[in-house]
Amino acid sequence: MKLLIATHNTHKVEEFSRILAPLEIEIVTADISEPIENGKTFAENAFIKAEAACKETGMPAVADDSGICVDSLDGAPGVYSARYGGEGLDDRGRLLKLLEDMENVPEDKRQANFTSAISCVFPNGDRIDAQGKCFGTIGYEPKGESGFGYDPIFMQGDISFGELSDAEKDKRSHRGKSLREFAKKLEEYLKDKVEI
Ligand code: ITT
Repeated sequence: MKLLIATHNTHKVEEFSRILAPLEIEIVTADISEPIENGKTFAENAFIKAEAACKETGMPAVADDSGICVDSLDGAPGVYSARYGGEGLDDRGRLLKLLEDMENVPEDKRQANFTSAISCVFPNGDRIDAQGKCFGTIGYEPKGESGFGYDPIFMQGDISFGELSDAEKDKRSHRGKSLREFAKKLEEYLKDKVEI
């Protein structure tokens, strides 16, 4: 089976490919349109992206919607993580904006989590969903060159996600957790299909 990874984020493609590598399916990408992500939750947006890609290509499609939720900012940036601070900013600009917004937040109030919602939609309308979360704190300055997005300011203890190897990030991350749960559900789903 070919499974389309429905994302325009090349870092996500790399993480999907790494984490889903043990599955015996062919993972592909395609030049697909970007649907309007107007869901209120990560899960709604993941479904919007997967369903749009499945309809456009006729292939089973899997999408991730994810972001960083900061306790002291009432869960912001949340589903707006990719647009935090406005359309003009890049990854670096967004993380610097978040650091600025947290300038006066004390050490013991800097808790945050990364959340990833996965949705996979099949041409027959079947659907598989999964979620993953990981917890940490927001640092005071960017640390490390690995990963992407907010990784350099997301801390677990003294180490940022930007300082982790790929394998270590996959072990700890929201996307590692959501994709491993998805992989299990997909294997079950495909097994049932063969048995029918
Ligand atoms: P697609 O919608 O095309 O998949 P996107 O980058 O726009 O790509 P999202 O709408 O899900 O994806 O936005 C997620 C944002 O949250 C992303 O741009 C990052 O800034 C941040 N983010 C998500 N996962 C992350 C991770 O593992 N490490 C660091 N930042 C992450």
